[in-house]
Amino acid sequence: HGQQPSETETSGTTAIAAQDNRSADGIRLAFLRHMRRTIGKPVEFSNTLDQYRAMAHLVRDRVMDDWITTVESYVQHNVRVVCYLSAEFLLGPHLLNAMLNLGITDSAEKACDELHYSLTQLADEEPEPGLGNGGLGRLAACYMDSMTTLEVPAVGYGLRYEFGIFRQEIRDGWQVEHSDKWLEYGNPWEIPASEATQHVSFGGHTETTKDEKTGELIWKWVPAFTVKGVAYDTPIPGYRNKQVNRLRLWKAEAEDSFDLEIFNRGDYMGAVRDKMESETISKVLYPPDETEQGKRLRLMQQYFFTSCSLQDMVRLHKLQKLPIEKFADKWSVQLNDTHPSIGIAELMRILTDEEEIGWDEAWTITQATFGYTNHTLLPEALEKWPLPIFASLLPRHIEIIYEINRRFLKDMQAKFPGDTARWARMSLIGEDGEKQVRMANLAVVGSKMVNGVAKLHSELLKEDTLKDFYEAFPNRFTNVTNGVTPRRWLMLADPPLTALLNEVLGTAWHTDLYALRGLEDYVDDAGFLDKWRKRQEESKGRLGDFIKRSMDVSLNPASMFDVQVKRIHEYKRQHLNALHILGLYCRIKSGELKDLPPRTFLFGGKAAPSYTYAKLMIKLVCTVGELVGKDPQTKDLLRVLFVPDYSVSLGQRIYPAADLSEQISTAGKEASGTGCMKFMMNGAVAIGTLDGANIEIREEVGEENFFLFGLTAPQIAEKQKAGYRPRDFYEKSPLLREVMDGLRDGRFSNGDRDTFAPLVRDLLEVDRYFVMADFDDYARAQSEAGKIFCDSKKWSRMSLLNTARSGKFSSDRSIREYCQNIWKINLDR
Ligand code: 7GP
Repeated sequence: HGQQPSETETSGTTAIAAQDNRSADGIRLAFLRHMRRTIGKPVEFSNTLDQYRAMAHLVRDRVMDDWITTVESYVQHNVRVVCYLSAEFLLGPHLLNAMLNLGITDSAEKACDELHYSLTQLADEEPEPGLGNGGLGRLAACYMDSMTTLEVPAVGYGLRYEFGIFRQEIRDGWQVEHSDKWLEYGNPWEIPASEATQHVSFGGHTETTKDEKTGELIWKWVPAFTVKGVAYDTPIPGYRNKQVNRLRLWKAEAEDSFDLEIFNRGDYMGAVRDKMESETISKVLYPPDETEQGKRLRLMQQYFFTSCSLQDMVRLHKLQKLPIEKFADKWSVQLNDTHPSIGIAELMRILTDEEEIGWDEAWTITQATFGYTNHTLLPEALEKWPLPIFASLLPRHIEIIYEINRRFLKDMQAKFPGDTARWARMSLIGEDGEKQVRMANLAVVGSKMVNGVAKLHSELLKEDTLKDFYEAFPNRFTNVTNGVTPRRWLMLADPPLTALLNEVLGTAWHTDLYALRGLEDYVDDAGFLDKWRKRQEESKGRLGDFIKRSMDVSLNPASMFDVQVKRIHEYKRQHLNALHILGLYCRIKSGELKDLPPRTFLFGGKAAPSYTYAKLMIKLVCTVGELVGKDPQTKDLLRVLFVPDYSVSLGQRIYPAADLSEQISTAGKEASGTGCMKFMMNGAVAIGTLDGANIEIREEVGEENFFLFGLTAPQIAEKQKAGYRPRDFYEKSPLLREVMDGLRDGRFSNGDRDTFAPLVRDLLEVDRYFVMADFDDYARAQSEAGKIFCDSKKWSRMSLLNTARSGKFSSDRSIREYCQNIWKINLDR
């Protein structure tokens, strides 16, 4: 495989032109051409945004050339295609990533020099496509990069949200949300694919008629309305392999966007009402689903993009003249959590109602097509749809789900006779209280494989969340530990580290991250360790410059950078981190702590707009920051900063500068975590619990290079059963008492006793996430980390080993495992 150059491409002149395409001269000329023809400005009048756009277009041109050859080769070889269905793709900026993968960064830099521009300044103009909330969406983006790099034929399918994740401002310590207008100045990275337009139905009712010959019942869905799905493709280039895969995102449009008849009657708003209503479906990254309206819209989004995607596969299948019975041989559809799991019922509908295949065969095809990845153990995050909403939007699908359920429960009754409680738990329809459609149950029943995202998580799925299903289908369950792409998270994020690694290891590690093990040869080389430390200090300096520019705050690059960046959530326990800092504050004030190594605590992350508690956690961090930053006794020792609007691009600036990586979730709650991997690659040492991927990180790096603390998942489960009393821990620990009392009494908030009262009350009375129980042990591990940090040689050694042993956490390894265990794709074909 790979691409066969066509005749025209190999002929003399075009070959030279193609070569020249990637030279500094070629890039400069293409830039000037796009400035005239695409942007439409004389270059002297252009601003930085224009320059970014011209550069983006010329880079896209180069990606497109490889795209065409990739598509041709897929069609020619009739390959099996992976379709990664995800409600989120958190891509991050394209420009520098595409240049890196194409291998044209140096030429582009040279071209910019000649034009007297700065490439980084121009790249900073790119609005980030924030089409995801956090880990799940970013994982999808890393997997697209790895699939293309490993030459797995793949399509990412999702939604083209007009507004991505909100922009976060911190005002007086509180989160304020603003809408994200990422498409405001157009998007040079997407191409509308008009041939792929689909139509998706909603509502209405179903009818049955009898087939005149066979007497069989034929089902017909008479929908209330349909919406048009327009495809926008973003090319995803692989790393230096001339492969390009497609990310196809669907935009919802009205079937008839403008009704001239209504307009002519004088109802000007009425004439565009349809358009407005339909377009709402892809308007914004999933809305909070607490309200009835929010729920309905989110289900519409899910069905809309899933249906468009499956219809697109069927279209392409037929275009290639393949028999529909062979659908599962051609398409392997991975469900990124339950958001696209309605696809199981939709494929059944397409196969039985439209393609007129019998139920049993359709079910065999469907099950062979899907794989389901679960991303969370939190019960409140398992999707369940109230039956009335579901049935009114998808009347045909609810019938199909009932039929799947009828057959499935019959099997379970045969398998587990008399076990009525088990049948009720496994049913696709929940009957406790209001009837609900249980999407996780549907996903497991309709898939050939189910996987968790880290060893512990996959075990807990089998032991707990999906226990009944594991007992029914033990062979269906597997694990694929998450990974992240080293191209973006190491090479792009930290060019100086990349240069150093290239210098001592060559470049094999770019696509085989285990090659970083070669670094271990230098672990006792004092000269090299010194270089390692200096490089780390320079990284911190660069982040410091950025924070000075953007927030007007100066950081001390000699201090330990202790970083927690991720979504704000009680289970991730940013408040544990903040309470520990308050503990340090108290001990400095009392004179107990004297020669503390200076520390900079950096926080970043967004709270769901409706999640009041998480917003209070942000306020707590900011309040602590103000307290320690103002106090003359602490201000040189402790610095606490909440960096607003955490994003992929901000992550790229932050990971390389971290000394200590905070991975402090309650054991058993973080499915995997992927930030931990980005920190590790960049040489940060972790302080963490035995949770998610932390366990595997510690396994790889060695226990002596990881600051472990806290209760384990079994201990937590035990405490929960026995009746956990957070107040006992408060009473036992003098430091915790001082901190909690101070917080309650307003000692840290200028006498304000109200703001944090709900938090104090919750932690002392309920504490679902065991913050009180883990506080002392966390403080112990923190003080150990502080001591070792003072021994800079020892610390550099630990840091270097973290990078050296991070090979497992490349998403290339994850994708290889998906290919082997789930998709059955042979990579050495
Ligand atoms: C996240 C998990 O919380 C995180 O532990 C994991 O690393 C990541 O997925 C990728 O697997 N989950 C989500 O972001 C999420 O939205 C709800 O889960 C379905």
